[in-house]
Amino acid sequence: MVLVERSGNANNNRVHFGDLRVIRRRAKVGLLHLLNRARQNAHNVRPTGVESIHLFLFDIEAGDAEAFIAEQERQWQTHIAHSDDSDARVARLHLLLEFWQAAHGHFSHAVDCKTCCCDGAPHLIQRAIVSLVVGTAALTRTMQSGSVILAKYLVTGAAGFIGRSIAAALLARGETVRGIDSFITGKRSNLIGLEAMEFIEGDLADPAACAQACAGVEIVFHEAALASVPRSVADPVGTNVNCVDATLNVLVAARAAGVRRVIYAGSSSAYGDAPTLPKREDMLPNPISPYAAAKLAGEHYMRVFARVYGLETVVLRYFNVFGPYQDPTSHYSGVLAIFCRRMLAGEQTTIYGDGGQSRDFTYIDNVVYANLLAAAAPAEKVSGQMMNLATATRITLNETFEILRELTGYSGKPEYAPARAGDIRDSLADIDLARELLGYEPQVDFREGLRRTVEWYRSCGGA
Ligand code: UD2
Repeated sequence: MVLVERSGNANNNRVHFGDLRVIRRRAKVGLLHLLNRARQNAHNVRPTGVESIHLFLFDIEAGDAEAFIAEQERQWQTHIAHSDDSDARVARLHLLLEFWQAAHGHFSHAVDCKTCCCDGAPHLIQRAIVSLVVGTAALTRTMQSGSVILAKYLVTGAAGFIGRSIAAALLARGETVRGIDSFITGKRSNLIGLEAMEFIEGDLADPAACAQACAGVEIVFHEAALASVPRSVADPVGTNVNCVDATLNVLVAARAAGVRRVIYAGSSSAYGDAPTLPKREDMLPNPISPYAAAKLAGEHYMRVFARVYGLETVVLRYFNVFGPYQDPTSHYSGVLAIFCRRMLAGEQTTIYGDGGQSRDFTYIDNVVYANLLAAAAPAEKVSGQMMNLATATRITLNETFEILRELTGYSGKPEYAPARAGDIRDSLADIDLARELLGYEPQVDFREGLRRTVEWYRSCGGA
Protein backbone atom coordinates (compact mmCIF):
# COMPACT_ATOMS: atom_id res chain seq x y z
CA MET A 1 0.00 0.00 0.00
CA VAL A 2 1.28 3.43 -0.88
CA LEU A 3 0.29 6.70 0.60
CA VAL A 4 1.44 9.79 -1.20
CA GLU A 5 0.73 13.21 0.12
CA ARG A 6 0.96 16.57 -1.40
CA SER A 7 0.48 19.94 0.29
CA GLY A 8 0.72 23.43 -1.05
CA ASN A 9 -0.95 26.81 -0.71
CA ALA A 10 -3.51 27.77 1.88
CA ASN A 11 -5.68 30.88 1.55
CA ASN A 12 -3.33 32.18 -1.11
CA ASN A 13 -0.63 32.50 1.53
CA ARG A 14 2.47 30.48 1.18
CA VAL A 15 2.81 27.66 3.61
CA HIS A 16 6.33 27.57 4.85
CA PHE A 17 8.15 24.32 4.97
CA GLY A 18 8.16 24.11 8.74
CA ASP A 19 4.40 24.55 8.84
CA LEU A 20 4.00 22.10 6.07
CA ARG A 21 5.53 19.31 8.07
CA VAL A 22 3.10 19.92 10.92
CA ILE A 23 0.22 19.94 8.51
CA ARG A 24 1.45 16.77 6.94
CA ARG A 25 1.61 15.02 10.30
CA ARG A 26 -1.96 16.03 11.00
CA ALA A 27 -3.01 15.10 7.54
CA LYS A 28 -1.67 11.61 8.03
CA VAL A 29 -3.91 11.03 11.02
CA GLY A 30 -6.92 12.38 9.18
CA LEU A 31 -6.14 10.27 6.19
CA LEU A 32 -6.40 7.08 8.19
CA HIS A 33 -10.15 7.61 8.17
CA LEU A 34 -10.09 7.90 4.44
CA LEU A 35 -7.92 4.88 4.11
CA ASN A 36 -10.38 2.76 6.04
CA ARG A 37 -13.18 4.00 3.85
CA ALA A 38 -11.04 3.30 0.86
CA ARG A 39 -10.59 -0.29 1.91
CA GLN A 40 -14.34 -0.75 2.25
CA ASN A 41 -14.99 0.90 -1.09
CA ALA A 42 -12.35 -1.18 -2.71
CA HIS A 43 -14.01 -4.36 -1.62
CA ASN A 44 -17.41 -3.09 -2.69
CA VAL A 45 -16.33 -2.45 -6.22
CA ARG A 46 -13.96 -5.31 -6.44
CA PRO A 47 -14.47 -8.09 -3.94
CA THR A 48 -11.43 -10.11 -4.88
CA GLY A 49 -7.96 -9.54 -6.14
CA VAL A 50 -7.38 -6.10 -4.71
CA GLU A 51 -3.74 -5.91 -3.94
CA SER A 52 -3.16 -2.23 -3.62
CA ILE A 53 -4.88 0.94 -2.62
CA HIS A 54 -3.29 4.22 -3.50
CA LEU A 55 -4.47 7.25 -1.69
CA PHE A 56 -3.33 10.60 -3.01
CA LEU A 57 -3.81 13.89 -1.29
CA PHE A 58 -3.64 16.99 -3.44
CA ASP A 59 -3.91 20.15 -1.46
CA ILE A 60 -4.99 22.91 -3.79
CA GLU A 61 -6.88 26.17 -3.95
CA ALA A 62 -10.59 25.46 -3.89
CA GLY A 63 -11.18 27.42 -7.09
CA ASP A 64 -8.71 25.29 -9.02
CA ALA A 65 -10.49 22.06 -8.23
CA GLU A 66 -12.30 21.41 -11.50
CA ALA A 67 -9.32 22.05 -13.74
CA PHE A 68 -7.03 20.15 -11.42
CA ILE A 69 -9.31 17.14 -11.34
CA ALA A 70 -9.67 17.18 -15.11
CA GLU A 71 -5.90 17.13 -15.51
CA GLN A 72 -5.40 14.42 -12.92
CA GLU A 73 -8.17 12.36 -14.45
CA ARG A 74 -6.48 12.64 -17.84
CA GLN A 75 -3.20 11.43 -16.35
CA TRP A 76 -4.77 8.54 -14.48
CA GLN A 77 -6.65 7.40 -17.53
CA THR A 78 -3.47 7.37 -19.56
CA HIS A 79 -1.84 5.19 -16.97
CA ILE A 80 -4.68 2.86 -16.52
CA ALA A 81 -5.01 2.51 -20.30
CA HIS A 82 -1.39 1.40 -20.40
CA SER A 83 -1.72 -0.89 -17.44
CA ASP A 84 -1.90 -4.65 -17.85
CA ASP A 85 -4.51 -4.77 -15.11
CA SER A 86 -7.33 -6.74 -16.72
CA ASP A 87 -9.91 -5.03 -14.53
CA ALA A 88 -8.66 -1.50 -14.93
CA ARG A 89 -12.09 -0.15 -15.81
CA VAL A 90 -13.24 -0.62 -12.24
CA ALA A 91 -10.27 1.24 -10.98
CA ARG A 92 -10.92 4.08 -13.34
CA LEU A 93 -14.58 4.41 -12.42
CA HIS A 94 -13.77 4.23 -8.82
CA LEU A 95 -11.18 6.93 -9.17
CA LEU A 96 -13.51 9.22 -11.04
CA LEU A 97 -16.14 8.84 -8.38
CA GLU A 98 -13.74 9.66 -5.61
CA PHE A 99 -12.47 12.71 -7.42
CA TRP A 100 -15.87 14.19 -7.90
CA GLN A 101 -16.99 13.36 -4.43
CA ALA A 102 -13.98 15.18 -3.14
CA ALA A 103 -14.61 18.11 -5.43
CA HIS A 104 -18.10 18.55 -4.11
CA GLY A 105 -17.12 18.32 -0.51
CA HIS A 106 -18.55 14.91 0.34
CA PHE A 107 -15.35 13.99 2.06
CA SER A 108 -15.74 16.69 4.64
CA HIS A 109 -17.06 14.36 7.28
CA ALA A 110 -14.18 12.00 6.76
CA VAL A 111 -11.69 14.74 7.43
CA ASP A 112 -13.75 16.55 10.00
CA CYS A 113 -11.37 17.96 12.55
CA LYS A 114 -13.50 16.77 15.41
CA THR A 115 -13.35 13.19 14.30
CA CYS A 116 -9.69 13.01 13.52
CA CYS A 117 -6.65 14.82 14.47
CA CYS A 118 -6.33 18.42 15.17
CA ASP A 119 -8.35 19.69 18.10
CA GLY A 120 -11.10 21.28 16.08
CA ALA A 121 -8.93 23.81 14.28
CA PRO A 122 -9.54 24.15 10.55
CA HIS A 123 -6.81 22.54 8.53
CA LEU A 124 -5.70 22.09 5.02
CA ILE A 125 -7.33 18.81 4.19
CA GLN A 126 -10.61 20.60 3.70
CA ARG A 127 -9.13 22.20 0.65
CA ALA A 128 -7.68 18.98 -0.54
CA ILE A 129 -8.71 16.68 -3.28
CA VAL A 130 -8.33 13.09 -2.32
CA SER A 131 -8.15 10.53 -5.00
CA LEU A 132 -8.26 6.84 -4.57
CA VAL A 133 -7.01 4.21 -6.94
CA VAL A 134 -7.67 0.57 -6.41
CA GLY A 135 -5.97 -2.10 -8.41
CA THR A 136 -3.87 -5.16 -8.67
CA ALA A 137 -0.14 -5.44 -8.47
CA ALA A 138 -0.03 -4.98 -12.24
CA LEU A 139 -1.70 -1.60 -12.00
CA THR A 140 0.55 -0.65 -9.15
CA ARG A 141 3.58 -1.47 -11.25
CA THR A 142 2.34 0.70 -14.09
CA MET A 143 1.65 3.54 -11.75
CA GLN A 144 4.99 3.34 -10.07
CA SER A 145 6.88 3.29 -13.31
CA GLY A 146 4.74 6.04 -14.74
CA SER A 147 3.73 9.53 -13.86
CA VAL A 148 1.16 8.78 -11.23
CA ILE A 149 3.31 8.54 -8.16
CA LEU A 150 3.99 12.17 -7.56
CA ALA A 151 7.61 13.10 -7.83
CA LYS A 152 9.16 15.38 -5.28
CA TYR A 153 11.66 16.84 -7.74
CA LEU A 154 11.28 18.04 -11.29
CA VAL A 155 14.32 18.42 -13.51
CA THR A 156 13.76 20.37 -16.72
CA GLY A 157 16.16 19.57 -19.52
CA ALA A 158 16.51 16.11 -17.99
CA ALA A 159 17.90 14.65 -21.21
CA GLY A 160 20.54 17.34 -21.34
CA PHE A 161 23.99 17.18 -19.86
CA ILE A 162 23.41 19.10 -16.62
CA GLY A 163 19.80 18.02 -16.12
CA ARG A 164 20.57 14.33 -16.45
CA SER A 165 23.47 14.67 -14.02
CA ILE A 166 21.26 16.30 -11.38
CA ALA A 167 18.54 13.71 -11.94
CA ALA A 168 21.05 10.88 -11.58
CA ALA A 169 22.29 12.28 -8.27
CA LEU A 170 18.75 12.61 -6.94
CA LEU A 171 17.86 9.08 -7.99
CA ALA A 172 21.03 7.79 -6.35
CA ARG A 173 19.75 9.32 -3.13
CA GLY A 174 16.49 7.43 -3.54
CA GLU A 175 14.41 10.49 -4.39
CA THR A 176 11.34 10.50 -6.60
CA VAL A 177 12.21 12.45 -9.73
CA ARG A 178 10.33 13.61 -12.79
CA GLY A 179 12.15 14.88 -15.84
CA ILE A 180 10.95 16.79 -18.85
CA ASP A 181 12.76 17.38 -22.12
CA SER A 182 11.79 18.31 -25.66
CA PHE A 183 14.91 16.75 -27.22
CA ILE A 184 15.71 19.97 -29.06
CA THR A 185 19.21 19.60 -27.68
CA GLY A 186 18.72 16.82 -25.11
CA LYS A 187 19.48 13.26 -26.15
CA ARG A 188 17.46 10.13 -25.59
CA SER A 189 20.67 8.26 -24.88
CA ASN A 190 21.22 10.52 -21.86
CA LEU A 191 18.17 8.92 -20.26
CA ILE A 192 19.89 5.55 -20.12
CA GLY A 193 20.46 4.81 -16.47
CA LEU A 194 17.62 7.11 -15.41
CA GLU A 195 14.84 4.55 -15.84
CA ALA A 196 13.60 5.17 -12.30
CA MET A 197 12.83 8.74 -13.30
CA GLU A 198 9.36 9.53 -14.51
CA PHE A 199 9.86 11.18 -17.88
CA ILE A 200 7.67 13.56 -19.85
CA GLU A 201 8.54 14.42 -23.43
CA GLY A 202 7.34 17.98 -23.65
CA ASP A 203 8.27 21.50 -24.56
CA LEU A 204 8.38 24.15 -21.85
CA ALA A 205 7.23 26.70 -24.41
CA ASP A 206 3.87 24.94 -23.98
CA PRO A 207 2.19 26.03 -20.73
CA ALA A 208 0.22 22.77 -20.57
CA ALA A 209 3.44 20.77 -20.59
CA CYS A 210 4.76 22.94 -17.77
CA ALA A 211 1.59 22.38 -15.74
CA GLN A 212 1.84 18.64 -16.24
CA ALA A 213 5.50 18.67 -15.26
CA CYS A 214 4.99 20.73 -12.11
CA ALA A 215 1.95 18.88 -10.76
CA GLY A 216 2.72 17.47 -7.35
CA VAL A 217 6.32 18.61 -7.29
CA GLU A 218 8.06 20.31 -4.40
CA ILE A 219 11.35 21.44 -5.95
CA VAL A 220 12.18 22.26 -9.56
CA PHE A 221 15.68 22.28 -11.03
CA HIS A 222 15.23 24.36 -14.16
CA GLU A 223 18.12 23.35 -16.39
CA ALA A 224 16.44 23.41 -19.79
CA ALA A 225 17.77 26.02 -22.21
CA LEU A 226 19.31 26.48 -25.63
CA ALA A 227 22.76 26.82 -24.16
CA SER A 228 24.93 28.40 -26.79
CA VAL A 229 26.16 31.89 -27.56
CA PRO A 230 26.63 31.32 -31.32
CA ARG A 231 23.29 29.56 -31.62
CA SER A 232 21.61 32.60 -30.08
CA VAL A 233 23.41 34.87 -32.52
CA ALA A 234 22.08 32.75 -35.39
CA ASP A 235 18.57 32.38 -33.90
CA PRO A 236 17.75 34.95 -31.21
CA VAL A 237 14.02 34.23 -31.34
CA GLY A 238 14.52 30.51 -30.78
CA THR A 239 16.77 31.28 -27.83
CA ASN A 240 14.19 33.64 -26.41
CA VAL A 241 11.40 31.09 -26.71
CA ASN A 242 13.41 28.30 -25.13
CA CYS A 243 15.11 30.35 -22.45
CA VAL A 244 12.80 33.25 -21.57
CA ASP A 245 9.29 32.06 -22.46
CA ALA A 246 10.06 28.60 -21.15
CA THR A 247 11.35 29.97 -17.85
CA LEU A 248 8.33 32.18 -17.35
CA ASN A 249 6.04 29.25 -18.16
CA VAL A 250 7.86 27.08 -15.63
CA LEU A 251 7.51 29.76 -12.97
CA VAL A 252 3.82 30.30 -13.64
CA ALA A 253 3.15 26.56 -13.58
CA ALA A 254 5.30 26.08 -10.48
CA ARG A 255 3.39 28.73 -8.63
CA ALA A 256 0.02 27.34 -9.70
CA ALA A 257 1.04 23.85 -8.62
CA GLY A 258 2.24 24.99 -5.20
CA VAL A 259 5.88 24.14 -5.91
CA ARG A 260 8.00 25.31 -3.01
CA ARG A 261 11.31 26.14 -4.69
CA VAL A 262 12.68 26.67 -8.20
CA ILE A 263 16.44 26.51 -8.73
CA TYR A 264 17.57 28.14 -11.96
CA ALA A 265 20.59 27.54 -14.15
CA GLY A 266 21.91 31.05 -14.72
CA SER A 267 24.87 31.82 -16.93
CA SER A 268 28.13 33.64 -16.35
CA SER A 269 27.52 35.24 -19.74
CA ALA A 270 25.34 37.74 -17.84
CA TYR A 271 28.50 39.58 -16.77
CA GLY A 272 29.48 40.37 -20.32
CA ASP A 273 32.84 41.67 -21.29
CA ALA A 274 33.71 44.09 -18.50
CA PRO A 275 37.44 43.65 -17.76
CA THR A 276 37.08 43.42 -13.97
CA LEU A 277 37.95 40.00 -12.56
CA PRO A 278 36.83 38.08 -10.65
CA LYS A 279 33.14 38.52 -11.39
CA ARG A 280 31.11 39.28 -8.30
CA GLU A 281 27.36 39.08 -8.03
CA ASP A 282 27.05 42.76 -7.15
CA MET A 283 28.51 43.82 -10.52
CA LEU A 284 26.08 45.25 -13.02
CA PRO A 285 25.14 42.67 -15.64
CA ASN A 286 26.13 43.52 -19.18
CA PRO A 287 24.96 40.82 -21.63
CA ILE A 288 26.67 40.96 -25.02
CA SER A 289 24.84 38.12 -26.80
CA PRO A 290 21.17 37.19 -27.21
CA TYR A 291 21.88 34.08 -25.15
CA ALA A 292 23.27 36.14 -22.27
CA ALA A 293 20.28 38.50 -22.44
CA ALA A 294 17.85 35.59 -22.37
CA LYS A 295 19.51 33.81 -19.45
CA LEU A 296 19.65 37.08 -17.56
CA ALA A 297 15.95 37.70 -18.20
CA GLY A 298 15.30 34.32 -16.59
CA GLU A 299 17.26 35.40 -13.54
CA HIS A 300 15.15 38.52 -13.21
CA TYR A 301 11.97 36.47 -13.44
CA MET A 302 13.27 34.22 -10.66
CA ARG A 303 13.86 37.14 -8.38
CA VAL A 304 10.52 38.73 -9.22
CA PHE A 305 8.59 35.53 -8.53
CA ALA A 306 10.26 35.27 -5.13
CA ARG A 307 9.45 38.84 -4.34
CA VAL A 308 5.94 39.15 -5.75
CA TYR A 309 4.54 35.67 -5.27
CA GLY A 310 6.59 34.26 -2.43
CA LEU A 311 7.87 31.36 -4.54
CA GLU A 312 11.30 30.34 -3.27
CA THR A 313 13.77 30.82 -6.10
CA VAL A 314 17.52 30.40 -6.25
CA VAL A 315 19.74 31.36 -9.18
CA LEU A 316 23.06 29.60 -9.64
CA ARG A 317 25.15 31.41 -12.26
CA TYR A 318 27.06 28.58 -13.89
CA PHE A 319 30.52 29.23 -15.30
CA ASN A 320 31.31 27.04 -18.33
CA VAL A 321 30.23 23.65 -17.06
CA PHE A 322 31.84 20.55 -18.57
CA GLY A 323 31.97 16.82 -17.97
CA PRO A 324 30.53 13.46 -19.01
CA TYR A 325 27.34 13.50 -21.08
CA GLN A 326 28.00 16.93 -22.56
CA ASP A 327 27.10 16.66 -26.23
CA PRO A 328 30.27 16.96 -28.31
CA THR A 329 28.60 16.54 -31.68
CA SER A 330 27.10 19.93 -32.39
CA HIS A 331 28.75 23.00 -33.80
CA TYR A 332 27.15 24.72 -30.79
CA SER A 333 28.59 22.34 -28.20
CA GLY A 334 30.77 23.50 -25.32
CA VAL A 335 34.40 23.86 -26.28
CA LEU A 336 35.77 21.12 -24.01
CA ALA A 337 33.29 18.55 -25.27
CA ILE A 338 34.24 19.38 -28.87
CA PHE A 339 37.96 19.32 -28.11
CA CYS A 340 37.82 16.01 -26.21
CA ARG A 341 35.95 14.29 -28.98
CA ARG A 342 38.03 15.61 -31.82
CA MET A 343 41.40 15.13 -30.15
CA LEU A 344 40.53 11.58 -29.09
CA ALA A 345 39.62 10.91 -32.70
CA GLY A 346 42.92 12.41 -33.83
CA GLU A 347 41.13 15.33 -35.52
CA GLN A 348 42.23 18.95 -35.56
CA THR A 349 40.37 21.46 -33.38
CA THR A 350 39.60 25.10 -34.14
CA ILE A 351 40.38 27.85 -31.66
CA TYR A 352 38.35 30.99 -32.28
CA GLY A 353 40.47 34.05 -31.58
CA ASP A 354 44.06 33.83 -30.36
CA GLY A 355 43.34 31.21 -27.69
CA GLY A 356 44.22 33.67 -24.95
CA GLN A 357 40.61 33.88 -23.80
CA SER A 358 40.13 32.34 -20.38
CA ARG A 359 37.29 30.56 -18.62
CA ASP A 360 36.45 29.39 -15.12
CA PHE A 361 35.65 25.88 -16.38
CA THR A 362 33.49 24.08 -13.81
CA TYR A 363 33.32 20.32 -13.60
CA ILE A 364 29.79 18.92 -13.54
CA ASP A 365 30.08 17.29 -10.09
CA ASN A 366 30.55 20.74 -8.57
CA VAL A 367 27.37 21.90 -10.24
CA VAL A 368 25.36 18.91 -9.07
CA TYR A 369 26.71 19.33 -5.56
CA ALA A 370 25.74 23.01 -5.44
CA ASN A 371 22.26 22.27 -6.75
CA LEU A 372 21.66 19.76 -3.99
CA LEU A 373 22.89 22.32 -1.47
CA ALA A 374 20.60 24.93 -2.99
CA ALA A 375 17.62 22.60 -2.68
CA ALA A 376 18.30 22.01 1.00
CA ALA A 377 19.38 25.49 2.11
CA PRO A 378 17.02 27.46 4.35
CA ALA A 379 14.69 29.77 2.43
CA GLU A 380 15.59 32.78 4.52
CA LYS A 381 19.19 32.38 3.37
CA VAL A 382 18.81 31.61 -0.31
CA SER A 383 15.38 32.52 -1.62
CA GLY A 384 15.50 35.36 -4.14
CA GLN A 385 19.30 35.12 -4.26
CA MET A 386 21.65 34.77 -7.20
CA MET A 387 25.17 33.40 -6.78
CA ASN A 388 28.10 32.34 -8.92
CA LEU A 389 28.77 28.67 -9.30
CA ALA A 390 32.32 27.99 -10.42
CA THR A 391 35.75 27.06 -9.13
CA ALA A 392 37.36 30.51 -8.81
CA THR A 393 40.22 29.52 -11.10
CA ARG A 394 40.66 30.23 -14.79
CA ILE A 395 42.63 28.85 -17.65
CA THR A 396 43.14 29.96 -21.26
CA LEU A 397 42.04 27.90 -24.23
CA ASN A 398 45.65 27.54 -25.35
CA GLU A 399 46.64 26.10 -21.96
CA THR A 400 43.62 23.83 -21.99
CA PHE A 401 44.59 22.58 -25.41
CA GLU A 402 48.03 21.60 -24.09
CA ILE A 403 46.56 19.68 -21.13
CA LEU A 404 44.22 17.90 -23.49
CA ARG A 405 47.12 16.93 -25.71
CA GLU A 406 48.66 15.14 -22.75
CA LEU A 407 45.41 13.49 -21.73
CA THR A 408 44.31 12.39 -25.19
CA GLY A 409 47.66 11.69 -26.80
CA TYR A 410 46.80 14.00 -29.71
CA SER A 411 49.94 15.32 -31.32
CA GLY A 412 48.63 17.91 -33.79
CA LYS A 413 48.22 21.66 -33.51
CA PRO A 414 45.00 23.66 -33.42
CA GLU A 415 43.75 25.73 -36.32
CA TYR A 416 43.06 29.38 -35.45
CA ALA A 417 39.99 31.20 -36.79
CA PRO A 418 38.48 34.66 -36.16
CA ALA A 419 36.88 35.22 -32.75
CA ARG A 420 33.16 34.48 -32.56
CA ALA A 421 30.54 37.23 -32.31
CA GLY A 422 29.22 37.64 -28.77
CA ASP A 423 32.27 35.92 -27.28
CA ILE A 424 33.66 37.03 -23.94
CA ARG A 425 37.38 37.41 -23.43
CA ASP A 426 37.93 36.44 -19.82
CA SER A 427 35.75 34.84 -17.20
CA LEU A 428 36.56 34.10 -13.59
CA ALA A 429 34.18 33.84 -10.65
CA ASP A 430 34.28 35.02 -7.10
CA ILE A 431 32.53 32.20 -5.24
CA ASP A 432 32.40 33.66 -1.75
CA LEU A 433 28.64 34.15 -1.88
CA ALA A 434 27.98 30.49 -2.67
CA ARG A 435 30.39 29.60 0.13
CA GLU A 436 28.47 31.79 2.53
CA LEU A 437 24.91 30.95 1.47
CA LEU A 438 25.30 27.28 0.58
CA GLY A 439 28.48 26.18 2.30
CA TYR A 440 29.71 25.37 -1.21
CA GLU A 441 33.31 24.42 -1.98
CA PRO A 442 34.43 23.05 -5.33
CA GLN A 443 34.70 19.29 -5.03
CA VAL A 444 36.65 18.50 -8.19
CA ASP A 445 39.31 20.79 -9.66
CA PHE A 446 39.76 21.54 -13.35
CA ARG A 447 42.54 19.07 -14.14
CA GLU A 448 40.88 16.18 -12.37
CA GLY A 449 37.57 17.06 -13.99
CA LEU A 450 39.19 17.15 -17.41
CA ARG A 451 40.88 13.81 -16.78
CA ARG A 452 37.56 12.21 -15.86
CA THR A 453 35.88 13.82 -18.83
CA VAL A 454 38.46 12.54 -21.30
CA GLU A 455 38.16 9.08 -19.78
CA TRP A 456 34.42 9.20 -20.19
CA TYR A 457 34.58 10.26 -23.85
CA ARG A 458 37.23 7.62 -24.43
CA SER A 459 35.04 4.95 -22.84
CA CYS A 460 32.05 5.82 -25.03
CA GLY A 461 34.04 6.15 -28.19
CA GLY A 462 33.91 9.92 -28.32
CA ALA A 463 30.07 9.70 -28.23
C1 UD2 B 1 28.90 30.70 -22.34
C2 UD2 B 1 28.92 31.01 -20.85
C3 UD2 B 1 28.74 29.72 -20.05
C4 UD2 B 1 27.53 28.94 -20.50
C5 UD2 B 1 27.66 28.69 -21.99
C6 UD2 B 1 26.46 27.93 -22.56
C7 UD2 B 1 30.57 32.86 -20.72
C8 UD2 B 1 31.87 33.29 -20.19
N1 UD2 B 1 30.21 31.57 -20.47
O1 UD2 B 1 30.02 29.89 -22.60
O2 UD2 B 1 28.63 30.03 -18.67
O3 UD2 B 1 26.35 29.65 -20.23
O4 UD2 B 1 27.76 29.94 -22.69
O5 UD2 B 1 26.78 27.47 -23.81
O6 UD2 B 1 29.81 33.59 -21.32
N2 UD2 B 1 35.63 27.87 -28.83
C9 UD2 B 1 36.68 27.51 -29.65
N3 UD2 B 1 36.52 26.44 -30.46
C10 UD2 B 1 35.37 25.68 -30.47
C11 UD2 B 1 34.32 26.06 -29.63
C12 UD2 B 1 34.48 27.15 -28.83
O7 UD2 B 1 37.71 28.17 -29.68
O8 UD2 B 1 35.32 24.72 -31.24
C13 UD2 B 1 35.82 29.01 -27.94
C14 UD2 B 1 34.69 30.03 -27.98
O9 UD2 B 1 34.86 30.94 -29.03
C15 UD2 B 1 34.85 30.67 -26.59
C16 UD2 B 1 35.34 29.52 -25.72
O10 UD2 B 1 35.84 28.53 -26.61
O11 UD2 B 1 35.80 31.68 -26.62
C17 UD2 B 1 34.25 28.90 -24.92
O12 UD2 B 1 33.13 28.66 -25.77
P1 UD2 B 1 31.89 27.78 -25.31
O13 UD2 B 1 30.91 27.79 -26.44
O14 UD2 B 1 32.34 26.49 -24.78
O15 UD2 B 1 31.33 28.57 -24.06
P2 UD2 B 1 31.06 30.13 -23.77
O16 UD2 B 1 32.29 30.71 -23.14
O17 UD2 B 1 30.45 30.81 -24.92
